[in-house]
Amino acid sequence: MQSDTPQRRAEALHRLMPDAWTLRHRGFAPLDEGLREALCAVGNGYLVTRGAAPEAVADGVHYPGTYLAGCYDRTASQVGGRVFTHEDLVNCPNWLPVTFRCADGDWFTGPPAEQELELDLRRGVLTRRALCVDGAGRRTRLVQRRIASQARPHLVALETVLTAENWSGRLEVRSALDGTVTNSGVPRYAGLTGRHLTPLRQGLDPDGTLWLEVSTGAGRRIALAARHRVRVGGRPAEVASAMAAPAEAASVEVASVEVASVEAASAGLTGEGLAGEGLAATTFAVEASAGTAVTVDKAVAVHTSHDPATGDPLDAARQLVAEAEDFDHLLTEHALRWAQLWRRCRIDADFPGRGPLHLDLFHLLQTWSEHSADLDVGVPARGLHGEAYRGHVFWDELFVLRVLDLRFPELARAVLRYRHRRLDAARRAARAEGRRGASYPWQSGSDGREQSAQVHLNPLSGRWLPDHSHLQRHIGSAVAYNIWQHYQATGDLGFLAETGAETLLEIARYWASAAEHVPSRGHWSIRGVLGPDEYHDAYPWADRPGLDDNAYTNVLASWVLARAQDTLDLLPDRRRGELTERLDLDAAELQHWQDVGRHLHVPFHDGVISQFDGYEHLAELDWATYRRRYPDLRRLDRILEAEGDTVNRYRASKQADVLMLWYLFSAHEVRDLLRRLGHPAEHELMRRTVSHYLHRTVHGSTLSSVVHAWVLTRCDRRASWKHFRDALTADLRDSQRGTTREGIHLGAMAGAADLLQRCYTGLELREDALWLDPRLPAALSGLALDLHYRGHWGVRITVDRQTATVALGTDRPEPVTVRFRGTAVPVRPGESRTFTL
Ligand code: IFM
Repeated sequence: MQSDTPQRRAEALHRLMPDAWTLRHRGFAPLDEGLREALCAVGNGYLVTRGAAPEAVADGVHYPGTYLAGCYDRTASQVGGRVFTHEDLVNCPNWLPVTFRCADGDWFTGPPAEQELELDLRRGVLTRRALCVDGAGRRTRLVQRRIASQARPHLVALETVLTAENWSGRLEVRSALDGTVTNSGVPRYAGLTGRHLTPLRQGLDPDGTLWLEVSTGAGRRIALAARHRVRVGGRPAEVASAMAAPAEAASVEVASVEVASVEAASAGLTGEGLAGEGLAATTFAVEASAGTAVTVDKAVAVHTSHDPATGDPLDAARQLVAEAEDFDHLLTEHALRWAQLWRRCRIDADFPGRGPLHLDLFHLLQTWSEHSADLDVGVPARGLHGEAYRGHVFWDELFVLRVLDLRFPELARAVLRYRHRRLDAARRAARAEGRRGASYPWQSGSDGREQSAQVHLNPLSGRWLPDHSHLQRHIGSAVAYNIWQHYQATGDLGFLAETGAETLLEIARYWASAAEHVPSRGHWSIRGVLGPDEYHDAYPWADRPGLDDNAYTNVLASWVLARAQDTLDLLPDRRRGELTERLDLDAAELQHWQDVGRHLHVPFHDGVISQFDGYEHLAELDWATYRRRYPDLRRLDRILEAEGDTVNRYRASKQADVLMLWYLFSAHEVRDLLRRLGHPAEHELMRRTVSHYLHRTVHGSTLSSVVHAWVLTRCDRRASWKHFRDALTADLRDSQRGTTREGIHLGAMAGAADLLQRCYTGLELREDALWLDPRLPAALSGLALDLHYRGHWGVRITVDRQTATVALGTDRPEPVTVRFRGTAVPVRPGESRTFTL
């Protein structure tokens, strides 16, 4: 999508999203294929399948990929003579393959002569309409619809309708389950091990069920079972019967099913005579006649040996697929679930970006759903849509949970439980650092061990460089923040007492033990860390990685230490007693936490908060020259490294760092936090600090736009709106140039929706109240939200330029306290209160 002028942007958006619920791609554009595949992925929280063409194999243009939540495999790779071990989110067997040929023509391998892809966001269906013309000029219309069922998460389905246009004769359709796929979706990782699947067995049952079983290196068995139903001219055709009565327009010969059971990966779906393991295929033949539709309805069940309540995965897959009704039936129940999901996610906003808003929420709901909740998995930063960052979990749930807390609190809890289950791993990591408490890994996968890369490739210089991003210890504070916010949104003391408090206390303990006392300066320091701005990973003059007193890290640590005491105060006496006993936490240690929390160092320079201690010694980049030389500075770190320089020397940031403070907290709260740390923080501090960093930030992460949109609401609503639009359409426009094809940016997608939900309504959840302070940008005339708050399923918030209204359903007896401009007003069940702005 071009982004030159607002007019062009609007036209491009309209082409892609002709209405608020449809994403449409016309024609075939090899360079955009990967992007389209990511945007057109269908999923249900258990798995996601990219929108690749069913006849395609990974060939540099197409990249079929299916990813199962939490299905990681650990392998070793050699880079520059050193061996590194990593976990990858495994590219699981491809269930899509379907192709055809006319008479004795060639198998169709694409691209079609004409094509249109349409993603129906309301119902979660991807439809492909195409015209295929073979070497002999035979024209065949193709319509394919696919879903990943939100009703039955282990079921996916692809319906293919073929209509001969100008020919009649034998039509063969081949369908397969391909377990020979590898992880090869990210060119930068080409030097790393990509093979994770070992074929175990495959076959075709007498009832026509085609099946395949593979195993990951970690021993997880993955089984797929497919059933096919063929209809000619709308009439069911008996597979395996030798000859059916000719239909009106088509004489039907449904062939005996021929099993081309095993073919090598390189042959894809259409190779002849090649044998290998891991690819099960079956071929149907019918007599087609011009104008008569031949339908192949393929349903596939996917199970693994790690699924809850599942014995043998192949048995489970066979059983499930045997029960699978026709595509239309599966679609009906699937669409019903989507309708329910959309009701829970309602954000009514009258602005031209409703399409992208729905697209963003759609991908969130496909990545994280009730079907993920019991799997003990984390929220992968790039969705289940590709292999970027190897499918790892970062701090991005900080942005995702703000939506889940207020829409699907039970799904938010599942994210927090994933962290709690890995508390022991975090404790181990803290001990390995020589500290106490819990140190959460910057990148996490299956078991909570650190998964950050130790080296990364700069494609501009071709050099592999050391990667110090694991020093982003601030992720622990994000986990603590999420626990606290979840409590504020739900009032769920049970959850806080059972799991949340223990995690939060251990994170607080970590900060207290990580801080070093500096008697000469009378404060405490946290050294050797990275802030959210990943560009700076060391002082240019130092020989060790890490920076001291990253302001964001320290203020958050101070906040966590304060919330630890609040959390203890909230707990029922007996539970507080149990926890303090179990954690061996006494009054002296708690006092120490308070001391540290009040004296962590926050550096300042030139009247603004410094990103870290010593920031003022960095040089100013010659921005004008660099902007002239490079139209896109988002990967300034790579540009400078390729020039033999380092971004560490400059006051240049990849993404919001200090400004994160005003993203997570209201101006009032930031003021209190800074005052608690001994800094008189007047109102202008925010304005100055925002201006300082805004001009030195290149937004090399999509998260940056979310944060800037938020922060700028308080001082420049026009600019805020621009950043909001950037965040909202980041993947649609592939704003990070070529990265969306490797996976969506889930944090930005959720964060953009949350800007409408909380930022422009000024909605805050704190001190047991719902605070409102709307700040609508000019482009937005109003907003209406249905929220889940503190056990109330129906809290409706409506905001326009003059008023803000809160209306409460009747499903709970307790009132909700609404705070508006200094007054606290109880809204009772069934009541509606309007506040004049
Ligand atoms: O977590 C982010 C980080 O803040 C910026 N780089 C990408 C990560 C994954 O989205």
